[in-house]
Amino acid sequence: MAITYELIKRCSQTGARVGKLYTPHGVFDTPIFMPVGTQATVKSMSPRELKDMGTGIILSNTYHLYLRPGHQLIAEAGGLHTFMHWDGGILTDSGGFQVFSLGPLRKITEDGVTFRSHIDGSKHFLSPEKATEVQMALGADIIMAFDECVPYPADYEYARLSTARTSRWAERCKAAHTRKDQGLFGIVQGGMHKDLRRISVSDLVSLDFPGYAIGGLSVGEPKPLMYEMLAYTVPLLPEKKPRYLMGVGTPDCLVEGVMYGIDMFDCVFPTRVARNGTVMTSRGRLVVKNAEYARDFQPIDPDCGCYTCRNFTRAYIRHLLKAEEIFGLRLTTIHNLYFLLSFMKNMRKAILEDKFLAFREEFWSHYRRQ
Ligand code: PRF
Ligand code: ZN
Repeated sequence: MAITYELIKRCSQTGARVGKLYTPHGVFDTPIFMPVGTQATVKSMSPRELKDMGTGIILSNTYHLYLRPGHQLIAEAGGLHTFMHWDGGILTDSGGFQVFSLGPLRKITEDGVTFRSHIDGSKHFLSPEKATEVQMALGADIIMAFDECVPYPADYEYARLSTARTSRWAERCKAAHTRKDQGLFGIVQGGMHKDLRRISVSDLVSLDFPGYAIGGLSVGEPKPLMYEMLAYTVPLLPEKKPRYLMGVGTPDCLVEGVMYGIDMFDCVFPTRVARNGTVMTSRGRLVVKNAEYARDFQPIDPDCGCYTCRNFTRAYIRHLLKAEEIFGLRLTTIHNLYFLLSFMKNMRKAILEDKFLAFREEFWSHYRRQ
């Protein structure tokens, strides 16, 4: 199998666990955070910089790469790893989520989804077979089943029909998937309905995927509701397979996700807010663009070991951002990614030492909710 998971250590008090994810492009310690490189680049970062800060695996998007530059072109280049010169792990999302975010530009049937490109308005069709074909051409280590992310809120009947269709689509993805050097993950849906989550898990587990994602969370619901769904859903999943919580990556949700037994996360949050001048610290967010930092000659986070914090001050970074200099957003992006990667490393260490609950309490005692 292309993707295997080894469970190394279970927390004695929570669902948290440490493991190893084996892929054709490396072995990665979990729980892991995957930086997002939607268009075959983690915005403003070179692959070398990503490697140097400890990135193991990144996420890219089928929808964007299919529309531009096209999956055939990337296959001709030798696949996504070669095309973007990244020899670490890559996971591609199936395009389902991005297509469904287009709103009125799309139409769903049993067969698949018809949509218009956000770039030039041209008409396209994605189905389980097509999304799998595109992802096989891109050649990521982990590819995702084509699903519908049930919107929030969704009534029971809508969620039931949508989730059942996602299960049928998962089966079609599996049938279409022929590359032995890739792992295809199933995606659990079910909206905020526990029995639908249970049915979704059982449908997907019967198809025996090498890993399972939890989709349809962090879609606008209150955080306590997301945590309730996680607490219910994660224990239903097979212990010997990796679990991936899609589109979640703020520090508070990472701590809680890890506590419930999630192994993989991705989110545009750290890179997106960095470009707006917001940086993460162990105390919460800091808007380095604000006037109060104009004469602040200390690093973003004195405890951080990243290139930005070792060499530059808040005042300088603020100046670059105000002057709209490209280097400013590179510096904030480097810091935010490094911060989250080391945050994950600290959680893994705490789990290995069986001190995760203490780590979580310490985290919440300092973290300002924002
Ligand atoms: N499905 C897919 N990608 C996703 C999601 C989903 O439900 C989410 C939901 N948070 C983020 N990305 N395919
Ligand atoms: Zn830093």
